[in-house]
Amino acid sequence: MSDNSSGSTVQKNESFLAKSVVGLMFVAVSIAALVLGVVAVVAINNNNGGSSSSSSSAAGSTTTVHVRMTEFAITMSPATIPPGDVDFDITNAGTLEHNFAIKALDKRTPFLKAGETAHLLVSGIEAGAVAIVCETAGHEASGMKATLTVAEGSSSSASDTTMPMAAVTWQQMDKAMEDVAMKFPAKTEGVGNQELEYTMSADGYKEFVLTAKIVKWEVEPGKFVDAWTYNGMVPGPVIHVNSGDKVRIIHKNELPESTSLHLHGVRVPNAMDGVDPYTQKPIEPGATFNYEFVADGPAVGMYHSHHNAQVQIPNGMAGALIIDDWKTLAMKAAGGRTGDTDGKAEQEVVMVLNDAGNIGLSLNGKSFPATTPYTLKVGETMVVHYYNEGFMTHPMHMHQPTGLVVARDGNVLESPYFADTISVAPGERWTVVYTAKDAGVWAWHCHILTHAETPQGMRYMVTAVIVS
Ligand SMILES: [Cu+2]
Repeated sequence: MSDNSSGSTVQKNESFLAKSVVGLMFVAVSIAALVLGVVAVVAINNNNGGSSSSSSSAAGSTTTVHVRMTEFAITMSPATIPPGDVDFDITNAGTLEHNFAIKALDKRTPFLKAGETAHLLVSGIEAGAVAIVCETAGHEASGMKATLTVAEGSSSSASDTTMPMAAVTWQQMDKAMEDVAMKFPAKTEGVGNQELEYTMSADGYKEFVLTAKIVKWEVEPGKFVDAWTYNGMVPGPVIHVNSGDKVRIIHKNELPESTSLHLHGVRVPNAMDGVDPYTQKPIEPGATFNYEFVADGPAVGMYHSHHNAQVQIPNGMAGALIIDDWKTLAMKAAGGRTGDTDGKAEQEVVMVLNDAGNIGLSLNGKSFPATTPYTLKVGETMVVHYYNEGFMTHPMHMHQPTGLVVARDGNVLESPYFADTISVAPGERWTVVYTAKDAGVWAWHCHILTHAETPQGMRYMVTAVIVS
């Protein structure tokens, strides 16, 4: 019986949480709608002439294919067409520059900025598979490739319909959004950022073993990708040491290609900088390399691959290397300005941002609703280290509490400042002190709205702080 009652309590909390999140979501949706409207107004049509402005096929032999480009996917509707003339109606619905290229036919659009549209007319496409890519460096490898199937006898009659989303009613949209919000926090396999244990070597080093290997990683419920990991988790395990410690990172490579390990924002001898071929040879598959240094803190460092890094890092090969006690350092820097009741930070949170590769848009290797919520009581404090291991700047916004920014890249600021939206550029680390003031479920997300939402509801870089 006590089991039952505790079960229903849990149920209640979950639905409270879900309900509050849904409430917040509607606010976010209105903002998204507003932004989308603006994007539509400023959209530039890159038509070369005015003749193709009508999307209906004039002679009946032109098929219109609607193309949507985002980070990092190309979707087409329809994806199967009959041979003949094709009018590609292309929208860059992402936040980076993309183009649409059919390399085999030497046909391509200019690079389109976020929100821009273009038409590409290709005449006489023959039966077969047509490979389409984005030619921005690294985007094809990150997933921006698609295949258009051209087949005799396939109908083009369905091709003049608008994007599938137009068929969705507002009631269906609300339902889809509620469904996904109710799943938060959804259970998935695997947790990143676990503290890495060390062993003390005979020669007085704290030894940490980091093994690079590919594992199946569940980014969101049911979506498994081949993640490139350290010790099988995304982000890699947290390495925490103190100034003066002799540190040895034993790095084993079980990948199908070479790698190397860069200790970013951490003072090391040049030979330990991990930049092959300058400071060492690449660590080949099956090989091991020991990185040794004396910890010189304080530091909010990160470790990540420095070999084929534009693939290895976004696919998961990055983690935090923290020197000294940042709960204490951050509270000292905050100087009592956040309203904390006991002068101590209750939590230290590593928040790794990513937007590319197999992992994609994510917080600590997970996409909403599989992201982790954080809990605080009023008066309690959380020290957050934002890490950006992706390709884009992410303005991280916590609805409440407002953060006091106390350090940049592990350097304590002389004048900490309050901010509710903190832009974290690739490679940066920002340390922020948050003290809870008002109870509730407070959304915490990237404010590039396509990094936080889809027409089917919240996704990607979204989580929440639950204050009681
Ligand atoms: Cu973002």
